[in-house]
Amino acid sequence: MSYRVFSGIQPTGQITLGNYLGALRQFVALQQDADAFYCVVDLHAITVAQDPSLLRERIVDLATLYLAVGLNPQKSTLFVQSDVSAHSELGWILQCMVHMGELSRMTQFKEKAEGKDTVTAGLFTYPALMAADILLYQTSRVPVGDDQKQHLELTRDIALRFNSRFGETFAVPEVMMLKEGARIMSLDDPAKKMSKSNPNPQSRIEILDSPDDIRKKISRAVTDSDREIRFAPQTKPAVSNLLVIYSLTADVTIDSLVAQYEGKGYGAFKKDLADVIVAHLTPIQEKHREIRGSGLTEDVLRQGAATAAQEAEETMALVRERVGLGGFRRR
Ligand code: AQP
Repeated sequence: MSYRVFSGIQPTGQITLGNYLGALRQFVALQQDADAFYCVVDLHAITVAQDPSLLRERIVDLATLYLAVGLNPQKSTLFVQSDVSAHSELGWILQCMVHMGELSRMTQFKEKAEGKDTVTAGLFTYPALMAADILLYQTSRVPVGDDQKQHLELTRDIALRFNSRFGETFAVPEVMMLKEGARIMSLDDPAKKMSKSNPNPQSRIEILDSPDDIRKKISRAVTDSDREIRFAPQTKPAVSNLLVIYSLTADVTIDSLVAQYEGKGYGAFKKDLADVIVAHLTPIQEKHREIRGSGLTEDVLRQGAATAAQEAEETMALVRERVGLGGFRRR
C-alpha cells in the first residue's frame, strides 16, 4: 500500500551535494512507492534576511532542480510552501502547542543564532512551522538529513500532544535517514556540515557548479595529516567525508574504494572523485538548463499548489473544529 511522504528544502542558496545526497536523491527513489509531497519551503527561508528578487529566482531554480533530478509531477506533488496558506495557519496553531523550553533546546536555532546581534522570532519558532508542513499532509515518513532529526522528533511530540489533547487528528511521522550520507561535511572543515548558506563557497559542491569549479573545490578540499585513504570518521574526518561522497556518488562501497586507493595517495583519489562527481552531475545540469525558462516549472508549481491546498484544507477543517476556532465563513 502506498504511504504518504513529505519533505522540503529551503531556497536559501544553491543546492549542495549534501542536500542532494542526504535528502533530494531519496525524494526521487521514494516516489516509486510513495504518495509524495515535496515542497520549496520559502517561508522557512525568510526566517533569515533574504533579497526578494534573489529569493524568487532561487524558488524557481530549486523547483527546477526537483524536476531535473527526476521528480515526476505525475507521481509526486511539487509546490511552494507560501502558495498554500494552511502552512502559516497551522504553523501558528502549533506555535501555541509547543513550549519555549522545547524550542530553546533546538541545536539548529543555537547554531544559526550564534554570534548574531539579533535573530528573528521566526527563526526561534521555525520547528513549529516545520511540524505544520509535515502534519498538514498526514505524513507517515519524512526523508531528511541528520541535521533535521531533532526537529522531526519535536514534530512527533507536537503531533502526539495535539492528538492526546484534542483527539486523533494527525498521523505521527517517522524520520527516514540514510545510514551513510545523512551528514555530508564541509570541504574546508570536516567538523561542520556542508551548508548552502556557508559564506565560504569553497566549503561546498553546488549541484550546478561547473566541472572546473568542482575539480578546483575537490583538489582544495582539506585532507588529514597522513597520506592514507582510510575510513575512520573520528581520526580521519576529512578523508572519511570524501569517501562517503565518492561511495554515494559512484554507488560503490567504501571498502572497495579503500582497497582501490591503497598506497595511492590523495592526488589520484581526489582527481577520480572530481571526475565521478562531474559525471554524476552533468546530466542533471543539462536537464536543469533544458527545463529552466521552458515554463514547465511554473506549470508544475501551479498544479502542485492546487493539489496541496486541497489536501491541506482537509486537515485544516478538522484542526479548526478540534481546537474550536471560528468556522463562520465556511458554515
Ligand atoms: N550536509 C548535509 N548532509 C546531508 N543532508 C543535508 N541536508 C542539509 N545539509 C546536509 C538536508 O537537506 C535537506 C534540506 O535542507 P534545508 O534546506 O531544509 O536546510 P538545512 O538542513 O539547514 O540545509 P543547509 O544546506 O544547511 O541550508 P541553510 O544553509 O539554509 O541552513 C534537509 O533534509 C537536510 O537535512
